[in-house]
Amino acid sequence: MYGGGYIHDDQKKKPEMQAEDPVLLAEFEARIARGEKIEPRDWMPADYRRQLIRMIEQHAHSEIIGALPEGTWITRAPGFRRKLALMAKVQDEVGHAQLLYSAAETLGKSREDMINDLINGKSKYSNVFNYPAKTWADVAVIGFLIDAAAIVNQVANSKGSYGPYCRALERICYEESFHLKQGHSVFVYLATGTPTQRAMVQDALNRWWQPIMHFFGPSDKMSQHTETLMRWKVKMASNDDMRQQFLSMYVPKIWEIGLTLPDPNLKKNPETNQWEFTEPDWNEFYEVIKGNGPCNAERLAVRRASEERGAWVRAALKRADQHYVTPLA
Ligand code: FAQ
Repeated sequence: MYGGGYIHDDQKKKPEMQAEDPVLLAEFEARIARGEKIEPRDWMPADYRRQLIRMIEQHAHSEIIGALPEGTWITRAPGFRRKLALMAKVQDEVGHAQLLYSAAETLGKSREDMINDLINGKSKYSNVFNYPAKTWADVAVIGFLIDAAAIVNQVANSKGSYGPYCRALERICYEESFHLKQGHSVFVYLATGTPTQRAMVQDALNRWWQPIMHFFGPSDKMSQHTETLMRWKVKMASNDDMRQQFLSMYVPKIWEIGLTLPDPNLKKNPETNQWEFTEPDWNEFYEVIKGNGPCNAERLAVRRASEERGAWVRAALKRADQHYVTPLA
């Protein structure tokens, strides 16, 4: 079945049959309904395990690939303080990937398999990181709005059902809140700066708006997994609900500062209390997540190269591990 993690004895014998065992399934669903956390050694349906691996693994890949667009700005950040803050932020994102890979490993897929699936283009990662960070203002938009979007998603899902994922999300959210402050500080600085700085942040906003709208996933009527994931409390809100929450929290902040958003139809309907907007181009979204976005090839090439460059370190560690003799007490 899966690589390294713990598989319940019942599932080792006959995973498919046991996954459909009505008694075990009913007990499992009752635990979820009571709001209990599911832990790695507990029985779980095979599909719950599969869905969690898919989602946590994609999330981990997003963090590690997500370090790349901003990472390219570390050497060009304007000033020492901005450089320090950005460097710390990028390191945090890679740390989030480590936490998430560990959470996914508890479900039985090895880290090696996950990394291989990433660099071979088999696994997905967030659409947003397949766009270039062209100017310093892109760093502001990523740090402010993409971190904000990630927080909306992760705060909700940290209340979900799978213990290791929820605990990882809680920790990640603390750090993401700091990232948001960092992004907001750069964003406001540019937006209240010279006309050139203001134009630069407006341009970045215009380019990132659609990818950010895509970030929450396809609309609920097109989403494949939402229904199952919400039933099992892996996802605690639907894609559309999270997108609405993000719009309510952040559009006013953008408008307040006098910037505009590239959607003439964006407005909150006072009767429904829902945001209305031009439907984003979903063809572009599907092309990007299939591997055909502006930077997909470049992002994976960087990951592949760093995997190859690090191979000798992993081999040396493995050898050291084999030859290590526990000292006598
Ligand atoms: N990008 O049925 P649904 C961050 C795929 S972390 C790419 O609605 P689901 C931190 C989806 O996988 C960002 N693919 O899917 C940071 C599925 O394809 P599959 C990542 C997407 O799972 C900040 C298909 O479309 N966060 O940013 C996307 O119910 C700044 C159908 O979609 C997470 O991963 C997308 N945006 O809902 C780092 C959070 N949306 O797998 C650096 C955890 C959908 O069947 C700098 N994940 N797809 O082949 C989730 O909450 C969910 O997986 C969703 C998608 C909401 C992303």
